[in-house]
Amino acid sequence: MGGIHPEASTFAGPIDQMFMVVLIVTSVAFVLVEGTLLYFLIRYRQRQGQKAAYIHGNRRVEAAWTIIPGMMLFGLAVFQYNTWVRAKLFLPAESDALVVGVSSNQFEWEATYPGADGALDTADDVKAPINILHFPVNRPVIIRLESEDVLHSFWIPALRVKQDAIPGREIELWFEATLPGEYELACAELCGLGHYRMRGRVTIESESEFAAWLAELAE
Ligand SMILES: [Cu+2]
Repeated sequence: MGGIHPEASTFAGPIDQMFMVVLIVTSVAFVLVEGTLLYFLIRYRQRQGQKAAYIHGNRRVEAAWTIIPGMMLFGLAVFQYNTWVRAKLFLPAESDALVVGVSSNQFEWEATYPGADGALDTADDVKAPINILHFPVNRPVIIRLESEDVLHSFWIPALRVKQDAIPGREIELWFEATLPGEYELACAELCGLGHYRMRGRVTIESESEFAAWLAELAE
């Protein structure tokens, strides 16, 4: 399934599949419900000489329209569970991953990379230029996301990654890119007048290209 965004991470397949299933289920429900509404509007419209009926409700019908959608929602919840757990609950081991700090503010993204010691929050950390992010392909990346002021949302559609940044909290998210290329990072939370400027460029590249980029920054 292609869609408008390339499938550039291990999340892309399962998340697109989940999205499509939810879209189909909700579309069918929408057509059925709105169709019934339209039918009833016409069938029971006001007509000369016809009296309105006084009804107390119908327990069976009410139970049905509560239980059936409830079961459908429960089914969707079960269906998406594995994908949710994989994407959101368990982070890869930090020893296998690249850990990057991303700070957001009105209206910029700023990424901080570990220096030669491989650890973040040490003296040799390397700051990337504003709104520029590079990640290696085929290696898990853990982002430590922070906001310096208001709510922002870290969104890289090609990687199927989206996470709110909340002032006062450090939130970790992860992904593994699978397709080298240049992708867009956007803020998906209306955060002020300059919201539209929070557009970053994400470069997914080979380990050696990534290492060279980082080495050049560290100079
Ligand atoms: Cu923002």
